[in-house]
Amino acid sequence: MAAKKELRIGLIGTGFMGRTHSNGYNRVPNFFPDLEYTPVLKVVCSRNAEKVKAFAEQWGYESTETDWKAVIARDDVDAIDICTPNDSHAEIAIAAAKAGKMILCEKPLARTVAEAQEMVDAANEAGVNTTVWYNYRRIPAVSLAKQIVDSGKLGKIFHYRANFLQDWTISADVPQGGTGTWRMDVDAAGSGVTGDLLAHCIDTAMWINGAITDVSAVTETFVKERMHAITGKVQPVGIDDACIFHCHFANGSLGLFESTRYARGHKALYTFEINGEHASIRWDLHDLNRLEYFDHRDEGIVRGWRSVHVTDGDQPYMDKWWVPGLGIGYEHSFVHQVADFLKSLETGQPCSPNFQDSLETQKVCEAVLDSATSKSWKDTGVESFTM
Ligand code: SOE
Repeated sequence: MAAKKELRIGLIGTGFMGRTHSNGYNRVPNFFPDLEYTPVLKVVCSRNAEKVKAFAEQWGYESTETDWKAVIARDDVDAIDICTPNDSHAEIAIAAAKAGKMILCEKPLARTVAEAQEMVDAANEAGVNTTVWYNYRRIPAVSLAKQIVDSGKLGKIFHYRANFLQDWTISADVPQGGTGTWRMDVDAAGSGVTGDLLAHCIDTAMWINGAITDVSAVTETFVKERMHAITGKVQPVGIDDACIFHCHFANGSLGLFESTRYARGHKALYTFEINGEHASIRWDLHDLNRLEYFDHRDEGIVRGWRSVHVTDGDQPYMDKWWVPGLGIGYEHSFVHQVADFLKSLETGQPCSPNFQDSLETQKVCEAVLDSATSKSWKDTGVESFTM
């Protein structure tokens, strides 16, 4: 077998996402042996020297750094993987692009459209490959939903409905800012559920159903003040705890989206449903190997919702795993993203969503927040979304 080409990774950030990405890099060679490229875990970076050493040992990184600029300066790194809080994505990505590094950036791309645009410009100017980890696209049942819609089986699409429900911030004692709770701090995160959770729903929705053209939204911040974990001060909360919006898609369908961190009992309930002229599909993250499908053209006496167990070799990604009937999990979506990024280096095609695609998602998020503040409909400025 020909020697593999190496993609030498410099990972910045060792939180939850640092772990999901590292697992992706580690699993790919076992399950995607035909790829020309293989990831090499060159260096991991975090401010705490002791913790970053332990992370490197646990996940198999060759070395550590405590300053992200040192990672970008290294000649033995080809790609920078950004797993830090949202307020540092732009600075790190722009520096990485200037140094000619490829960039794999955790979602959302940035806090604002302005930041995201600068990142796109820097990446385009440098001509470097990029991708953003909107991982849910790469769950086989979600990829299959796209294939089914693209095949025309649903006919004209009328409705796209999505939810992302959690309940981890109901207590007023949850702080804002700091490790683990930076998502609660508007300066670090940019927004609340809109950028953190609805961004996933918007990415999947536009990938499957095309551009969202205009939006009307309402947001709420249920707990108005929280202690800041770094300053110790009780400060106003600037993020949206909940957001509901409706919208038009360019294809004429209507969208309805809801996200909250106040839905008691729901930990990460991401669901979507699409209703077309002939058929409907729906998906639920808590039962991620299944895609529900209803086809009105079925013979009347057996017509009904089918529950398709997406574990067969002819369904997306599933030929790479076990045998038909055996399911996979959340972590595999990250393995698939690594595999697709490596494949994109072979084919020269972008690994969607790249920075440009994710800028479009950012535009929808910003229009949603603007609409809620101004209590009016807002155009997103997204004209087409074909990735
Ligand atoms: C928030 O709790 C979070 O971890 C998001 O940041 C992730 O993007 C989402 O996939 C799961 O929930």
